Amino acid sequence: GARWKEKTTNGVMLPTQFNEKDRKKRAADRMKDSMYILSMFPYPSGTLHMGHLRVYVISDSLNRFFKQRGYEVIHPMGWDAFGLPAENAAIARGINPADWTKQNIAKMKEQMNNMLANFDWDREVTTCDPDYYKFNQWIFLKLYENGLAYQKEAEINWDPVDKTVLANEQVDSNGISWRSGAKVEKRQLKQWFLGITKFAKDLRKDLYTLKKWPENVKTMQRNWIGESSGATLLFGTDNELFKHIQLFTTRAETLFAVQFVALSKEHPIVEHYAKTDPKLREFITIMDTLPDDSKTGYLLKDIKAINPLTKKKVSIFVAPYVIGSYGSDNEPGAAVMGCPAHDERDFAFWHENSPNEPIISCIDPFTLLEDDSITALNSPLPYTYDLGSMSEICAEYHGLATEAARASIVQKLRSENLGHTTINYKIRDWLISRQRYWGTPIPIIHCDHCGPVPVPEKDLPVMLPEVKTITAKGGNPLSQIPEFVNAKCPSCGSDAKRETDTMDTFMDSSWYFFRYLDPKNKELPFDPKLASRNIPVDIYIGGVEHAILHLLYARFISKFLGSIGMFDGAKFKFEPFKQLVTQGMVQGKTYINPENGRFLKPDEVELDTAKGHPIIKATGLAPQVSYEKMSKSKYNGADPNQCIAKHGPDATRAHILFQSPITDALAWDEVKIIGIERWLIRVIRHTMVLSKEQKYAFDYTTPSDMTDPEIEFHNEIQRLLKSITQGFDIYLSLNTVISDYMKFTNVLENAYKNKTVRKELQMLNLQKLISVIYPVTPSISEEAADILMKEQNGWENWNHYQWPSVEHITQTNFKKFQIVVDGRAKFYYTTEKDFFKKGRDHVIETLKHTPDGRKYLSDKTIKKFVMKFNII
Ligand code: ANZ
Ligand code: ZN
Repeated sequence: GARWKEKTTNGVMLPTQFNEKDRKKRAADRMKDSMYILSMFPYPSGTLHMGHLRVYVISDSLNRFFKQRGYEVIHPMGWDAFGLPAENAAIARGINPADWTKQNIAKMKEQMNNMLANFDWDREVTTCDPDYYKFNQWIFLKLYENGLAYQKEAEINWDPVDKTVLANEQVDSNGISWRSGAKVEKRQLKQWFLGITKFAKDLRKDLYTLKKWPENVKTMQRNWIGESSGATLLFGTDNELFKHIQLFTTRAETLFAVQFVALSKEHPIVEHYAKTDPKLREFITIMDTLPDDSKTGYLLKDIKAINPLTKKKVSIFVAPYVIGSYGSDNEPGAAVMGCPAHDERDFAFWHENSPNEPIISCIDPFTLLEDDSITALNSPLPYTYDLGSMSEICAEYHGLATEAARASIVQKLRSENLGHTTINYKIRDWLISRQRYWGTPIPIIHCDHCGPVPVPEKDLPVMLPEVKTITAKGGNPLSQIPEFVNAKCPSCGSDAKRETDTMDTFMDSSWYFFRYLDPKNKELPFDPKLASRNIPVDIYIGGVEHAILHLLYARFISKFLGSIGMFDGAKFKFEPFKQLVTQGMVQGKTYINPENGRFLKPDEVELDTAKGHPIIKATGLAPQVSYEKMSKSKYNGADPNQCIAKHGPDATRAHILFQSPITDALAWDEVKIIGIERWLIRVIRHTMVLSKEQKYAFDYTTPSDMTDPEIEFHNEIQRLLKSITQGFDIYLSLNTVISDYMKFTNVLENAYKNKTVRKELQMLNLQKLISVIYPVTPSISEEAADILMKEQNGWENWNHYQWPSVEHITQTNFKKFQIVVDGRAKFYYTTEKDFFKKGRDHVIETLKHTPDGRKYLSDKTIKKFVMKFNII
C-alpha cells in the first residue's frame, strides 16, 4: 500500500488520517472502523505534569495503534480554559486572564509536541474562546426553554472584608477566607440552577449499560445520585388556607408515633405566618447562622397538622434541620413528620423543644441473636432500626412486622388519596452560578417589567467584556462594568440589566467532546449527523478525580442534547462514553529523615555506592524511602519536560507505560529508565547489523519450508505479536506490551547469534518489530525504518505503519526426543515426529550413527530403551 506520511513540527513522521473523500465514504454509517479516543482536556496552567504525561502517552499510543490497524481515529485535544487560577493570576499580577491563558496554551502545546502526542490540532477547542462559549450559552438557553434552568436562592460564601463571593476552595476548614483572613459569612443569593434531578432516574438506571466502565466509578456515581424509596404523604391542617402538608418518609409505619411536623423556612405556611409574626421573621434570619445540625425550633401557634392515618392533631415547628429542597418534588420548602421515638434528629429536636412531653413509641424492638434467631429487646429510645413488630397502640396493625405494616399503611392511604410510594434521589440540582469574571456569561437580561428574559439566539454570544485587570474587591466583577450590565430588554425594549453571574466551568467540559467533532460550526454547537455517527466516544481516558462530577454533568448534558434531538444515540441511551479508563496516580520518590520526620530535598540525599543505598549527606544515615503523591512540600515532584529533554520522548513514553498497569499507581523512578534506553539502543543496533549483512526484499513472506529452529522462531514471534495486539486492542495492558517488545527483540538477537534461522526470515520479523513499536516509540521506529530504507534497495514501498497480522502457529514435523537407556537420560535427538514408529532396532541402529549415539549406545547391551518426547 501507499505510505501515508506527514511531517510534524518536531520532525517525526506520522501517519495521516484518511483523505476527505475516504472519510465521507466511511462516514455513511456509524463505522465499526472508526475510533474516538479522548483524553480529558487539561486546564492550561502552563506546565504539563506527570499526570498529564501519563494520560496522553496512553491515549497517543492507542491513537497510533488504531491508525496502524486501519481505523479512522479521532484523537482531539483542547483547553479547559476558564476558571479560577487564571482569574487569581490576573488579580495577583495585574494582567489580563486571556493573555495569561493564551501563553500557557502555547507552552503546553509545545510540551505535548515534545512528548510526540499526535493530536488532531485541526479539531482544537478552547473553552474561553467566544466561538466556544457562545454554545455554552446556546445550550443554557435550550435548557431554559425546557424548564431545566431556573433561579432560586442559595447559599454563598461571603467575604465581608473584600466584599466578594468566595468559591468553596477559597474557604479553609475553619471558615476563614484564604484571601483576606476574614471569617466567611453565609449569605443567600438568587442563583441559577440546572435541573439535573429530572434526569436522576436515567442517570442512575443507565449506569448498567456502561459495561466498559470501572465498577468503582459506577458505584461512586450511583451513590452520588442516591436513591431512597419511601412514600409521599399528605397531612391535613386545621387551617382552611392550607389543605395539605406534603412530606416524604421512608418509614410510613411510624405514623403512629408522629408527635410533630417540622417545616423548612421556605415552606408556604412559614412564609404566610412570617408576614404577621416579627419573631418568626427574626427566627428565619437567625436560622442561616445556625449550624446544620441545630435543634432549635419555632412553634407555629395558630396551626396544627392532622395525621392522615390516626387523625390526631400535632404541633408544627419551623426547624433548621429540614432541607428545603429534599423530597418535595421541586415545590418550595419541605416538611418532615417528627417521630421522636424512632429517629435521632426528631428525638433530639423533641428533647429541646418539648422536654416535658412523653415519647410515644409504636414499634416493639427485635434484635438478632448470634444464632440468627430474633428476640424482643428492651431498647432505649430512640429505637431507629426498622426491625421489630408494631406495638399495641397500632390498632389493626398490632403485631405485624414493620415492613409489612409500612406497605399496607401506604396502600390504605393511597386508596384515600393521601399518599403514594415514591423514589427520591439525593442528587441536588446543579448550581451553575459563579460570581466570577473568567467564565461564560449567563445569557439572561433582567427586566423590571418582564422578569428574567433570555437573550435571543441571534444575539449570542454575550461577550465577556475585555478588562485590563480584575480587582478582588467589591463583589461580582461583571457587575462593576456598566457597559456590560446596562442593556435593553429583548422583550419590551426598556432599560434592563444583564445577569452578571458566569457559568460553572463544569458546563464547558460537559460537552466539549461533541464540539471536537465539528469545531468550526458557526450555527450550531455541532452537526447532529456528525455526533450521531461518533458519539459515544470509544475510549475516554482520565483521572479518577473526575469520577463523579465531571462525568455526571457530561452524561446529563449528553442525555439532554439527545432529548432535544441534537444527536441520535438512543441505542446507547444517549450515554457519551462507551469505555472509561481511569489512570492511576503518579507518585514521586519521597525521602524522610528518620530522626525528625522531615521531608528531604533530593540534593540532601546521595547514593552510597559502597552500601548500595541512599544516605543523608549531612548525617550519613539512611533516609526512609516511600512513594507518595507528588507535591511541592514533599520535594518529590518530577518534571516530564526534564525527563524528555534528558532521555528523549520515546524512552520516557515507554518507561511510563512499563512501570505499572495503567490503572494502578505509578511509582516514578527515573533511574529505571536505563533499562528502556538499553532496549531501544539494541533495536537500532540490531537493525543496523542485520541490514548490513545482505540485501533483502521488503515484501518477503514466511517461507513454507521452514526448518525446525525456524518454526520455533516463527511460532515464538507469532505468540508475541498476538499478545502485543491484544494488549492494545482488548486488554489495554500496555506494560506487558513493553515487556513483549523486549522479548521480541531478544528472540531476534538470539536467532542472529545462533545462526539457525535464515537471514530473510530474521529480516521479515525485524520489520514487524519496527512496526509494532511505533505506537509507543514512534521516533525509534521511524529511525529503524529509515536505516532499512537507506541500506536496502527498492524499499520505498514498504509501509512500516501497517500493523502485521498474526500468522498461524506452524506445527513442526520434528520433535525433540530424550533418549533414556536403562533408566538413565542420556541425550537429546531431534528428528521427524514418527521416527520411533520404525521399530526399536531400526531406531537404535540409526542413532548409533550419530555422535551422541556412538558415545552412549555402541558396544553396549541395552536392556531398556525409551524415547521420550514433549519434554520441553
Ligand atoms: C419519618 C421517619 C421516622 C423518618 C423514622 C425516618 C425514621 P433518606 O433515607 O435520606 O431519604 N426527611 C424527609 N424529608 C426531609 C427533608 N426535606 N429534610 C430532612 N429530613 C427529611 O431519609 C428520609 C427520611 O428523612 C424521612 O423519613 C424523613 O424522616 C426525613 F423513624 O419520616 B422519616
Ligand atoms: Zn421587559
